Amino acid sequence: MKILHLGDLHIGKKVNGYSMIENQRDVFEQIYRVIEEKKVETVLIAGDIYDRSVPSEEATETLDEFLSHLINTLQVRVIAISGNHDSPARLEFSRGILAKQGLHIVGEYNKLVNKVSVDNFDFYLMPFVTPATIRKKFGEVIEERELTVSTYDDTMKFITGEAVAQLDRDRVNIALYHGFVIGSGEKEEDIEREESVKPLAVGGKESVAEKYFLDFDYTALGHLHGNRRVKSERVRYSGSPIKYSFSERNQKKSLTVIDIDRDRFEVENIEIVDKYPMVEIKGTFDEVMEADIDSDAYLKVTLTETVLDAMNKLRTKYSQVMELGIEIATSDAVRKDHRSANIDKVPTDELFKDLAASVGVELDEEEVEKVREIVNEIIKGEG
Ligand SMILES: [Mn+2]
Repeated sequence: MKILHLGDLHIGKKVNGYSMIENQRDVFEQIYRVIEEKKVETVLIAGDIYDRSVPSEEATETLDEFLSHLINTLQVRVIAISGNHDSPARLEFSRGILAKQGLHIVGEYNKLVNKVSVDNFDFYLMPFVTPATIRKKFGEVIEERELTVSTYDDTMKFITGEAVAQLDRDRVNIALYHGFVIGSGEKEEDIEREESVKPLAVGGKESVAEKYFLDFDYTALGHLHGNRRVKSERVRYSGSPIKYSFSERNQKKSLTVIDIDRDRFEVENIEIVDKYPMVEIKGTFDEVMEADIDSDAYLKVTLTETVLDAMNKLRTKYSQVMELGIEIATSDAVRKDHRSANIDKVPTDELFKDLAASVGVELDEEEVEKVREIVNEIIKGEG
C-alpha cells in the first residue's frame, strides 16, 4: 500500500500576525500532485490538523476543501488523529457518517484501542492525550493491570500495550500517534523542538520511549515539526509541511511517502517548495532595502541603526516583515556605571545624553541645552 504520511498541518495558523492560509492552500496543491504521481491510496494525518481548538471559519473551510478533494476527487482514504492543538471532541464531529465515506478520524479515547481495518492492514489510532485524561477514563483497567499512569511515557506504555496485545502479526500493523517520541539512549533536552512546537507539560517529562512502537510495522508520528525518523526507520515524523517559525528557516520540508506491505518497506521524501521563503537579514536600513531578496519573502530584519518608523519604511519594499529588531553596537556611554546608589550624583543632562547614546543617538549641544531647560522647568514646578 502506498501511504502518504502527513502531520502538523496547523490549518489557520498565523505566524507573527501573518495568515498562512495561502501557503497552506499551495502546499495542498503540491500534495494532490504527489498523490496522483505516486498513486497514493491512503493519507495519514498524525495530528495538529488545526492550529487551535476553536478554528476560524476560514480554517474550517480550508480543511473541508482539502478533505473533499482527497476523498471525492482523488478517491483516497484518510485516517487522522487529533494533536495537542486540536479539540478532540470537535474533530470527531460526524465521525460515524464520515467513516463510511473514507474519512476515519479519532479525537477521543472512547475506547482504549481504536482500530481501522482496510484489506490486510490494521491502523491503530492514538490521538494526543494527557495522563490525567487516561487515568480518569480508564482508572479501573489501569488498576487491574497494576500500572501507574503519571507521565506521557506511562500513558503510551499502557495504550500501546493494549493495542499490541491484540496485534495480528499476519497483517500489516500501522500506528498513528501525536506526541514526543525519543529513541533509546536519547535525552529529550537534546532533541530539537522547533519554536512552533508547544510544550506538552510545563517542567515535567514529555517524552515517550520509541520501544513501545517497535511491534508495529510503521508508526506515523506528529508533533515535532522537522521531517525525521526517531531511531528506527519505521518510526517517523513527517514534520509540518510549512515552516511555522524562524527556527525552521533552514529545514527542508518534505512529504513522506511509504510503500509498505508484509514483505516490503520503502520510504521516499519528496521536497516541498516554499511559496515564500523565510529570510533573516541584518544591516543598516540602506543595506536591507538594497538586498536581493524576494519582496514577498517572510522577513526577520535586524537593523544596526535606529530608523524612525522603520517598519512602515521597510514595508514599502517588503510586504511581509514578520520580525523587526534593532541591534546597535554599545558605545562607551552605555558602559558607564549608572547605578541606583549613585545616580543622584550624575547631572540629569548627562543621564539623558547617555540614554540617547545607548540607542545610537548622539545629542548635540543645542539638544542638551533643551533638555536642561525642560528639566529646570520641572524642578521649578515642583518647588
Ligand atoms: Mn504541531
